[in-house]
Parts: sequence; structure tokens; C-alpha cells
Amino acid sequence: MFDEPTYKHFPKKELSFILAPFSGGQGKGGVEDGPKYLLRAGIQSEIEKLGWEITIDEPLKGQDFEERKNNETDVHGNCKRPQIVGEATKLIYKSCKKSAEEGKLTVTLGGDHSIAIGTVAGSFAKYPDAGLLWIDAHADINTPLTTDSGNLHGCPVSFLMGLAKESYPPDLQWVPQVLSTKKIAYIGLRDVDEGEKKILKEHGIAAFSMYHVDRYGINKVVEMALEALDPTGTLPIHLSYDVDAIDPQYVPATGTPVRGGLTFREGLFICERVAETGNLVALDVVEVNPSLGVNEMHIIDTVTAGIAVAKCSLGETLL
Ligand SMILES: [Mn+2]
Repeated sequence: MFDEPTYKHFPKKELSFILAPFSGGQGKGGVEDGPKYLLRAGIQSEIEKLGWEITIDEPLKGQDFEERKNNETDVHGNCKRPQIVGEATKLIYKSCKKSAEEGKLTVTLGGDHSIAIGTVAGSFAKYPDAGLLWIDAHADINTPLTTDSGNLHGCPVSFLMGLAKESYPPDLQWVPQVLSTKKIAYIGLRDVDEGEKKILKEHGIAAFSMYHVDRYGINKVVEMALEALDPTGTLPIHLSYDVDAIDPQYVPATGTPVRGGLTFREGLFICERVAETGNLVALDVVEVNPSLGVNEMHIIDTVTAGIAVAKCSLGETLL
């Protein structure tokens, strides 16, 4: 009853923070400050208290992506800013792959969700049989052909799967198609585009919306999601956590908030349960956008929620 989670791939409890202060996957400013705020609020010492030895890598350091964000010629078809998204995610990919190969649990602090193109590709390079658990209000599975907004933070999953590959901008053609439609499960969905619904249905993707959370309860939904990824319960798990999965009443400072989300406890329960499996190999915490807090409390709530997601994923328990 009082067992602490153990991480079977990381007996030495070595972990790397990959800082990914990138906002080019969407139009709003501020999400590039996510890593800075998480660090300033003490995420590193909080995780160290759980027994992890942490190294920090900054693959985007010295780059000028935030300045290049305003370059209006960086478009391809419907896609906005594919050059900087392609370049940034490739740097993040290399960093995540290196961390995985060095035997470290990889924790990437975003940044918008386009960075998952790099993080997931990096994890799967080392763990090709891994499953991807995607916690989000949105499915992020638009292709360049289905996206309305043209924002690439709504497309990372399709690039990783190679859906509509003929439509990819040149700068994203490096992305390895590591992800099978059978190796992803979603929890928290409630704002899914028509084109995305079609893709989810066509491929029989395991997608648990807020309806399912209400219908079955969070425990059952997590069990069904884990089962869909890996019926044996033994394979590696990459947890990609968009903080907008949690209801905006708890997490207001994020780019695309949608009402009717996970409670704070439901949001953390997912992380606790994944930690309990012992199979976690990588975690992304994305879409913390301090500039979108209307007041100081909004910023504090959102940043501390991001830290709580990391702590619960990395071994914090209530007892
Ligand atoms: Mn997302």
C-alpha cells in the first residue's frame, strides 16, 4: 500500500530536462516562457526530492526561432511556420534521442505541443515498441490537408504517423514515421475537428473523451487506454501531457482552453497511475503560457499544475 513507484528502465534514477521554449507551432506569444517559469517555480528541486539526478539540455539555445516567427513567407500550403517548426523539432529530437540512449528518463518542458514531433521521435528511436499516451483537450492529429488554423501544434500526431505524407512541407520531411495508429491512446478530448474525428474513426484509434471519463470514471478510462497501448502492461510509455487537458478553472494560462475538462485530481491520477506501471520512459509538459494569465493567480495555478503533473509522473504519491 505504501510502495513508491519504481522505474524499471532507470534503476539509477537519472533524468534529463530538455528545455523546449518554442512557440512557433501556434500564433500566440508567451508559451516559449513555459520552461523558464517551471524552473523558477522550483520544478528541478521538487523532482530531485523524489530521488532523481537531473541534467539539463537546451537544444534551442542560441537559435532565433522567436524572431523568425514573424516571417510571413514561412508557409507551405495551409501550414504556418513549417521551417522553424521543422528545425526546432529536429533539434529537440536529437536531444531527446541522446537522453534516451544515455539511459535517462526524458522530461521535455515546452513550449507548444508541436515539440512532441521531436520528443516522440526521440523516444521511439530508443524504444520502438513504446506506447504514446496523449493527454489533451485536442487530438492534435490534423494533417496539412485537414488543418483549418494551419497551426502545427494541432498536427504533431499525424506527422509521427505519416498520415497524408505527400502534403508535408520540406522542412518536416525528416520526421521518422515511428508511430502506429495502434500505439497511441488519448484521454481528455473535448474539442476535436471534423477532419480529425474522421481520422480517429477510420483508423480505430483509442480515443477517450471527457464523455468517457464521465461515463466510466477516470480509473477505468486509464486502464482502457493502457490496455489499448499494450495489453501485456510491460512496454515503455511516453506520456505527452498538454496542460489544457485539465479544466481551465485549474489551468487557465494556456493557449487553447476548453471548458468541461479533467478535474485537477483526475489530471494527476493519470500521472500517478502511469508512474505505478514502472514503464514510463518520457514525459512532455506542454502549453503552459504564463502570458495568458489574466492575473497572478492564473499564472501560479497553471505553472504549479505543470509541476504537479511532473511530480506525480515521477514518483510522488499521496501516502
Ligand atoms: Mn495538445
